[in-house]
Amino acid sequence: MIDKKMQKALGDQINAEMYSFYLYLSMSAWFESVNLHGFAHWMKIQSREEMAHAMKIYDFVIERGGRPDFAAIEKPAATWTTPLAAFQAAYKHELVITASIYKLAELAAAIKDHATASFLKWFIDEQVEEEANSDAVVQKLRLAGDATGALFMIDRELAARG
Ligand code: OFO
Repeated sequence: MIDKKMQKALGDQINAEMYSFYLYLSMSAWFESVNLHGFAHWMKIQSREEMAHAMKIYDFVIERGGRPDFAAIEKPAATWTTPLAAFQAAYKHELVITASIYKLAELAAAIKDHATASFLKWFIDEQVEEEANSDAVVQKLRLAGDATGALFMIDRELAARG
């Protein structure tokens, strides 16, 4: 049986991952609206990954005999000034998610919940990739600057995300 405090914290993380899903889907819709379909595709794939993260935690809580408490999912922003601003927001959001995963790991260690500590290792590793992926696009967009041709090249590249 999972500790109640841990269950509550994991429930909050399910909510945070659902918000990530919502945020990236909102970014995807915005990219579609400005005809950057490769960027939109990348964000849509990312949003699916976030839903998978939420479900991974949900399944873990259930497997441990718990029952997550669902809270309202915050409304995400709907527009960004530039593709760079959107990806900077995504990168900043990933830093927040990393911090919340670390807090979960600290709680698991503090209450000696070894099963949750072991489960969270996957998320700790995943966050390294999550941060790197959005930051890589931020760096490309910075290099592209105001060059429309470079922007379309990045769009084509992001369209290939599987
Ligand atoms: Fe679930 O890692 Fe991004 O938010």
